[in-house]
Amino acid sequence: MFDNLKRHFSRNIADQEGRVPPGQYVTEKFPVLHYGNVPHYTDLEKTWDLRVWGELESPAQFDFNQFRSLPTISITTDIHCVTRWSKLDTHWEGVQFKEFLHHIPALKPEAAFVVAHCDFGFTANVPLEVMMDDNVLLAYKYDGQELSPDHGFPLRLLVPSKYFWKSAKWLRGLEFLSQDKLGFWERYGYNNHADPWKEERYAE
Ligand SMILES: Nc1nc2c(c(=O)[nH]1)N[C@H]1C(S)=C(S)[C@@H](COP(=O)(O)O)O[C@H]1N2
Ligand SMILES: [Mo]
Repeated sequence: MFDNLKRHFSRNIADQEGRVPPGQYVTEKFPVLHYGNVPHYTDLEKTWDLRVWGELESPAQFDFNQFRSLPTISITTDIHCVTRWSKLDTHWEGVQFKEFLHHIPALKPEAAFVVAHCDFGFTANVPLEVMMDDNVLLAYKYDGQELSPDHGFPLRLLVPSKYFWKSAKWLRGLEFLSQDKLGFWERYGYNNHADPWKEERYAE
């Protein structure tokens, strides 16, 4: 009871401090949202990989153990879904995208956009400049635990500065491009820029 009250008040303070973008409400839950099926893996070491290709010196790939041996960081951040829920102070651990770039072949100077490719063909596009934010992760732990299958196990992208649809679950590849290319929801009429603070929900 006291905990609930405390949370209630701290959320209101958070609102006042301007942490909740326009048109959003704060939830304590962690809703699950996606199109299509949740992949289940039996033998990650044999069946999972993460590939990078496009505007870089050469394509490359990581198997599960190679990827999991990369250095990680932990962050606390707020996330905002276009369906109007926001969740404050979420804890994530994973490989910082900026750091990840040190472990793959050099990007070509033309590289300016990234498309995240996921199991079952889902894609999400993010400008490279946005990917360079300190809080962009290739994330595999949430709240100290491995991601659940619903939330993207064994790897998801985390781009907290954009509506949450850009945070692609079940990430399997990153494509580097010189030109922007719309992803799955972006083609379905969502706003390519997806800034929750500007309420960039839908395409004009
Ligand atoms: N692979 C994949 N990732 C996805 C989606 C999807 O349909 N497929 N949906 C996006 C949308 S619309 C949202 S709001 C978030 C939801 O993440 P959550 O289920 O962990 O809350 O995942 C995003 N990542
Ligand atoms: Mo969403």
